[in-house]
Amino acid sequence: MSILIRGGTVIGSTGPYDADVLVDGETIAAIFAPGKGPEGPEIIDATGKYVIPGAIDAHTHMQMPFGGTQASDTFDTGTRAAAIGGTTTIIDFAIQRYGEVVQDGLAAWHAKTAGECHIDYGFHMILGGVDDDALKAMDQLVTSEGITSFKLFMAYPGVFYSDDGQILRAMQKARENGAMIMMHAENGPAIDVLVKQALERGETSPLYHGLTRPQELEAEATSRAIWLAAVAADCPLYIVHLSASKALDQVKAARDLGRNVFAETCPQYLYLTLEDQLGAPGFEGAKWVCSTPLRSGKESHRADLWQGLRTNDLSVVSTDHCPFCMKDQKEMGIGDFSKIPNGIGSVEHRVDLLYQGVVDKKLSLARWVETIATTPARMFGMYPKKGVIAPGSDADIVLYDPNGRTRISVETHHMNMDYSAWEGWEIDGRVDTVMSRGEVISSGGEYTGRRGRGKYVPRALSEYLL
Ligand code: DUC
Ligand code: ZN
Ligand code: ZN
Repeated sequence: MSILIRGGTVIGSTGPYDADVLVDGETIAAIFAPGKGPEGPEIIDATGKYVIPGAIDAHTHMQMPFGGTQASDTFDTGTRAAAIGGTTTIIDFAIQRYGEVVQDGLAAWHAKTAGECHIDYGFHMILGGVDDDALKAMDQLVTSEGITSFKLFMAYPGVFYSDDGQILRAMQKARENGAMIMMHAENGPAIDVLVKQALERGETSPLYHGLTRPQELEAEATSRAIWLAAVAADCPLYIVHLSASKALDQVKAARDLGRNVFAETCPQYLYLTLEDQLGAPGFEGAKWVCSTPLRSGKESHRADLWQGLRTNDLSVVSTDHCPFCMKDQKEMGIGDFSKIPNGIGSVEHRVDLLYQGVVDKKLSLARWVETIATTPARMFGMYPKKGVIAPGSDADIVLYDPNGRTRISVETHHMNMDYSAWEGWEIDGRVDTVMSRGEVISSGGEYTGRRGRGKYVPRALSEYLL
């Protein structure tokens, strides 16, 4: 079936232009000058709307077992919420824990997703135990499974933590096979000391989650990861959920040297603060316990991160969507912040939250689309199938209404969370229509997609590597 999206303004990486987009089946067939498209196809009127590629969230944790519980969105609920918010592809993290076979971890994630997802999805692989077998498995995943990125943790000793020797070995392997190493860059052993000391002093509230993870320990780990990657012959390195100015300085310095170093940030670090959210009265701050933590609003973190997005020192905005309910989940940490499961859920809101950056004149329209769709596709080997409005690409298309308005609330969101980290936020724009591989799955607030229609996307190597 053919559909002509008529009268809209396409946002490409060179900027906005008026055009009509012809969709045939699951892909984009052609782009026409306004009014020059064929007669015959079904028409979607996009007058006054932006036509953007379906957004890609390159960092989610649906139903992830973590912190003694499990992230509250399943692949069903989480991908449906993502779709409604304009995200048409996620890359979730499959997990190998210490002592487990990597391929078994991957098979478990394929089993969790089979028949569940509303939108397309790929996987990164978390390596919780780097050993000879895991290193061999990295090659197999790259060559045969479409998994070309591996996450390591410098934090969470005893859970996902890798020591520097393990990190170096994985980086050397990645340099050989072209994969990307994604790094959770926080100095976990040092954080554990600060956490123990705080609890001994009776400092138990959620605010101390942030105060025991100071930005210096993110900057130190970021710098160490960058230099370990240099020793591994400039292995491709992507710092996840970068939250703070000093860590950003490390990334900038590496990029100024021409290194294969990239970073993402997340909406929570662009807007929320240690004082206002983590420091909320009583146990409220638990809603915003995530790692890396929210940073002080008295320092320049948020302004620096917005600038980093403009200058491409930060290439991508992902959510690190890892939701937990307050009831029974976050509440596990009443009286001990270290027992609060770490994570925030925003998969439904990233497109809107970043559009607010356009309204606030912090990002251009083109950069908005780059950071939420095009660069994630190129960074993680899905381009030009995903991330661009171009002939031959999947017809993953969002019509965005700049004259619409979005009010975020637990009353109206679709994520499986009993609170919203963005309660009461108002955005000057609105996701109007969402198309995934040629099928309209959400329009005017009505969801018409279905569970199980999403397909696994095997990924190629990153485009950005030299
Ligand atoms: N950080 C979080 O906040 N949640 C999931 C894992 C992580 O690194
Ligand atoms: Zn992480
Ligand atoms: Zn994460």
